[in-house]
Order: sequence, then C-alpha cells, then structure tokens
Amino acid sequence: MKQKRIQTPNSLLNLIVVVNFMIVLKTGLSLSLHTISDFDFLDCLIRKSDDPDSISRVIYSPNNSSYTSILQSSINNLRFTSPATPKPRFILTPVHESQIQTLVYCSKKHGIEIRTRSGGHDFEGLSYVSQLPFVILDLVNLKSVMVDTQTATAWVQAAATLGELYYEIAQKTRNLGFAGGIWYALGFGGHVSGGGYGAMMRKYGLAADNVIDAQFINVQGKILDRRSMGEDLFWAIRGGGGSSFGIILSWKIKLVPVPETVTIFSVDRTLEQNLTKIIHKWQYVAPRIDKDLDIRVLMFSVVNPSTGNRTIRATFDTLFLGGTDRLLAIMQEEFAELGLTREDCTEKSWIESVVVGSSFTNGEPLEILLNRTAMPKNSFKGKSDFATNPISEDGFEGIWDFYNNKIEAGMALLVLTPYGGKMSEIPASEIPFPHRLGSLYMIEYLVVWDGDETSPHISWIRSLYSYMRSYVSNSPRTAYLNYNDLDLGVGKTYAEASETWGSSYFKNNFNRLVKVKTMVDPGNFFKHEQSIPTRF
Ligand SMILES: Cc1cc2nc3c(=O)[nH]c(=O)nc-3n(C[C@H](O)[C@H](O)[C@H](O)COP(=O)(O)OP(=O)(O)OC[C@H]3O[C@@H](n4cnc5c(N)ncnc54)[C@H](O)[C@@H]3O)c2cc1C
Ligand SMILES: *[C@@H]1O[C@H](CO)[C@@H](O)[C@H](O)[C@H]1NC(C)=O
Ligand SMILES: *[C@@H]1O[C@H](CO)[C@@H](O)[C@H](O)[C@H]1NC(C)=O
Ligand SMILES: *[C@@H]1O[C@H](CO)[C@@H](O)[C@H](O)[C@H]1NC(C)=O
Ligand SMILES: *[C@@H]1O[C@H](CO)[C@@H](O)[C@H](O)[C@H]1NC(C)=O
Ligand SMILES: CC(=O)N[C@H]1CO[C@H](CO)[C@@H](O)[C@@H]1O
Repeated sequence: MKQKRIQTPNSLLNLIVVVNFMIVLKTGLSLSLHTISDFDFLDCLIRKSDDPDSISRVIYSPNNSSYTSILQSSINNLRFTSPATPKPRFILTPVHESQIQTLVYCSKKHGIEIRTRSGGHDFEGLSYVSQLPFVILDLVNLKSVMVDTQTATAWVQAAATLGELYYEIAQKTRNLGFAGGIWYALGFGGHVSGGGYGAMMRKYGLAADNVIDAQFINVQGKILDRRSMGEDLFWAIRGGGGSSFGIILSWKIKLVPVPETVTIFSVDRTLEQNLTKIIHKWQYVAPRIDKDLDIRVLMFSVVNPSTGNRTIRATFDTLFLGGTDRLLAIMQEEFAELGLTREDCTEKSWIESVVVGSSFTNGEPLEILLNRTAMPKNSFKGKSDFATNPISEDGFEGIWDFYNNKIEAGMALLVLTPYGGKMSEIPASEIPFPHRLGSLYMIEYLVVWDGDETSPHISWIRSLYSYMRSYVSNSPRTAYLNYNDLDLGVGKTYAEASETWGSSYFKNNFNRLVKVKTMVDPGNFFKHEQSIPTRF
C-alpha cells in the first residue's frame, strides 16, 4: 500500500488521504475530486473549530475502525444496511453544539449534504442514507433529559429516547407522563419534529402539540430558541419535519397529568370469533369513546391450530387512564361486542404500562426502557392512511384476503389507531400535522422480513395500498409524516411536491411550510427526498 503524506496539523488528515488514495488507485481518476474535497472538508472542520483536538475525536471516516459500528448502531431498518446502500463520507458525533456549527459551515462551503440522526427510526432511512455526498450528523452524545416536576416541564436533547424520558419522569413522580410515542427506542429529535403519537393522544394530542420551546441550529449556524427563531419557524418544526429546516438540539415539553393507576388490556379475537363484525363496530366506537380510553388494534395473519387454516388475529391493545371498574362500565355500555372481562384487565402504574406497550410483557424491569438494543431489528416497509369513513365488512374481507392468501405468515401487520377526543379539538392549522377533525383512525401497513429479498414484500404492500384506495381519505389521500413513504413521490419542485407527498402529509399546511422554508433556508441547504421545497 502506498501512502501519500501531506503536511497537516492533524494526523487524522493523513488517515483520510491514505484511504482515498487507495480508492483512486482502484477506480481511476474520476474519484480524485472526492479525495480533494474530503481532504478540504476535513481540513475545514479542524481549522474552523475552536478546539481541533476535540472535534477530531468525534469525526469518523471509513478508515476508522469504529466507522461501521457507529454507522449501524442506530440503523433500525436493515433494508438500508446492504453494501449497495450509499455510505457517508464522514460521521460526526458531536459532544458540543459548537461542533455542529462548525459542521454546518464546512458542509455548506464544500457542498456536502448533512443527514441528521437522532434515533435512526426513519422508515426510509433518510437520516443516514443519501444519494449525494453526505455526512451523518449523529447526535447520539446529546441525550440529556432534565425533568422539572414543579413546572411540569422538561428539556430533552434530540438523541434521548422516549424510554429515557419516560423513565426519568417516573423516577421523579407518579403523577406526570408525556404524550409521546409507544415505541420506547424512538429518538426524541425526529419523533417530535414529525408529530409523534402514543396511547395518550386522544386525551392530550401529539408530542408536537406539547412542545413549548426548542433549541435549534439554522443554516447560518446560529443557535436559536423559540423567541429568536420566531413563531413561523417554531410552528414549522413541530410536525413539519425538522430536517427540512435545520437541526433541533433539544425540545422543551409540557408534561401531562397521569393517574397513579391506569388499566391495560390486550384481548385477542380471530375471524372465527366474529372479528369482522367486532372491527366494523370498533370504527364507530373507538374514535368517539371517553378520551381516557385508547383502543388500538394490531392485526396479523396466523394459522388457526384447530382448523389448520389461516385466520386473522386482532389484538385490542388498550390503555385506560383510570381504574378497572370505570373501564368495565364504559366497555359494557359502548363496546359489549368485544366481550371484555375483569380478568382481561390489569391495573398498573403509567410507567409500567409504557413497558408493556413496548412489547416487554415478561415482567421486565423499568430499566429495560434504557436499553436501546433490547429488541432485534429487521427489514421493513411501511405505509399509512387515514380513514374518514367507516370501512364496510366487505372492505375488511378484502383486506383479510391480502393478509391470509397473498403473503407468508407472520410477516405483515395492520395497525388501526383511533383518533377523536383531543385530536378533533385542535385546529388543523395549529401545527403542520393536519389530520384532526374528521379523521376516524389512522391505518398503518407494515411488512417485515429478514434478509435482503426485498421486492416481493414491497410489491405486496403496494398492492394492498392500491386496494385500499376507495376505502380511505381521498383528494388528497393522506399519510403520516413519521411513517414516511417515498412511494408517494420524491418531487423536489414546489409544484411536484404539492401535488404528491406535500398535500398527503400536510394538506393545507404545505404552503405555509414552503413559505417558512423559503424564508429560513432560501438556498435549500437542508434537503432530502421529501424535504419542503423553496419557492420564490
Ligand atoms: C419500530 C418503530 C416504532 C414506531 N412507533 C411510533 C409510535 O409509536 N408513534 C409515532 O408517532 N411514530 C412511531 N414511529 C415513527 C417514528 O416516530 C419516526 O420514525 C421518527 O421520525 C423517529 O425519530 P428518530 O429520531 O428515531 O429517527 P431518525 O431516523 O433519527 O430521524 C427521522 C427524521 O427526522 C430527522 N431528524 C432527526 N433528528 C433530527 C434533529 N435533531 N433535527 C432535525 N431533524 C432531525 C432525520 O433527519 C429524519 O429526516 C415508529 C417507528 C419505528 C421504526
Ligand atoms: C478511530 O479509530 C481508532 C482505532 O482504530 C480509535 O482509537 C479512534 O478513537 C477512532 N476515532 C476517531 C474519531 O479517531
Ligand atoms: C358470533 O355472532 C353470532 C351472531 O351474530 C353469535 O351467535 C355467535 O355466538 C358469535 N360467536 C362468537 C364466538 O362470539
Ligand atoms: C379450510 O380452508 C379450506 C379451503 O379454503 C376450506 O375448504 C375448509 O372448509 C377450511 N376448513 C375449516 C375447518 O374451516
Ligand atoms: C440490552 O438488551 C440486549 C438484548 O436483550 C442485551 O444483549 C444487552 O446486554 C442489553 N444491554 C444492557 C446494557 O443491559
Ligand atoms: C482500515 C484502514 O485502512 N486503516 C488505515 C487507516 O489509516 C492508517 C494510516 O493513518 C493506516 O495505518 C490504517 O491501516
């Protein structure tokens, strides 16, 4: 191996040049430009930093032995781990915000895109994959949580997980919680900037509805808070997707009251137990029932052991902010078809319900919420819809057909999340998330697989999505930003985007998002496949 030495103040520069020199030797001259720009970029980071030694300790190039493990540490969709997936030129894991300011300056100067990653759960891998030369800004070291029970608020840094926040709240009080997502390992930065719903949504709205301040770095590298960014930008980043606008360092949130005792149940029903009728009824009940009650439905195809035939099994997964007696009374009155019994119900503290909600059902300790890698990962593709009218029983029969006869067992999931309650009270333009009054429930389609044989699964979910067209919201057909789906289009111009994903995710709020984007990032530096475009 030939080493090309260049005199620099930092040995890290040598290291980069070496590896790029090797690439040039192997693939010809075309890549030599990369060598130059990588070198200049790194040189910029080190020269512009007020603490060069410190920043050089948090820059990883492909030559560094930790590069791959850091890259993969929070890739939550294994679909984006194949060798063909584009890899970043560098990964920066800042320990100080000034390092991010330096990164913004140098990335702009050298034309390298920034992908910001908090928890890495993006459905399409947008926080760690780009087709253009890019660097991952991995906020993994910025994850502090400061809970203040006196004011019922908290400051939460971007890469803290929901689990870390929930755990920290519960360490201090049993009377407060937060209206964020169900899945404990989500990163706070991405989750909240895309809306963020969980089992208390019908009572308290979305995570983004409960944000009261933020710390943010804009395209000029300035650190802003709510007051200095102004209400337009503060509006946009609460549900409009932070990555179109800049970098969220932390959110200040409002905690919400929770009772000392909540009740949960998880009841299964199959087609042989009249599931189709029960689900049909659920549509009329779940979005209108008491706000303290959230009845989600998760459906799979399973083999019925007694017939040997496939059937659909639905789990009615429920959080009730109250005790068993009141729950049973409400259920008897409104939803007797489910046949809920006292034995199905368990009283717990709110934080214990969070643990079970994340599928830890074997009595795991609360500390499991702090283990980001407690669950295995796989490859997946997801999509979403909003139902604005109840679906007929025939409509459901058609869905069952997709799950039972057109795919292997256990690989696909259908989740129905009821809206109504507080969600219907918040005006559709309050924050960019527009799916409020009139949305009965959200539908999530998910197909999950091991290994890299992608196409049959993706074609399956596309055909299901196409079947659903006549049953769900239309003009526009809507979707949830946090379940982003590149099939909705990757239009980058204003016109293309507003015809496709722009109106699906944001409806009438899209135009205001474009206005804010044009104002705060006119050069469109912060961009990705479905970022808000500028318009002049
Ligand atoms: C297993 C699983 C369970 C889920 N459960 C729920 C749920 O219960 N409720 C729900 O609402 N959603 C849920 N989601 C969706 C989830 O909310 C989104 O994927 C969310 O964007 C994840 O945030 P993250 O920080 O983990 O992801 P990342 O991949 O890090 O980021 C997602 C997007 O936000 C951008 N971003 C991240 N951090 C920042 C930042 N600091 N500043 C600016 N932009 C940033 C990224 O660039 C990317 O565009 C789930 C997803 C998965 C995979
Ligand atoms: C790079 O790799 C070496 C070990 O190969 C390690 O000591 C160093 O901390 C790594 N990271 C950086 C940023 O250099
Ligand atoms: C299904 O519904 C029918 C009538 O609608 C009822 O007779 C039957 O008992 C129900 N089956 C179950 C398992 O609940
Ligand atoms: C199983 O499915 C087959 C084919 O659809 C059907 O003919 C048969 O009656 C089913 N068996 C039972 C027990 O439902
Ligand atoms: C987190 O969970 C994984 C999987 O169960 C386990 O292997 C690992 O040891 C756990 N980590 C910690 C710190 O407990
Ligand atoms: C994996 C790899 O190529 N590592 C190289 C990184 O650069 C140093 C020189 O600075 C080499 O010694 C390593 O072999």
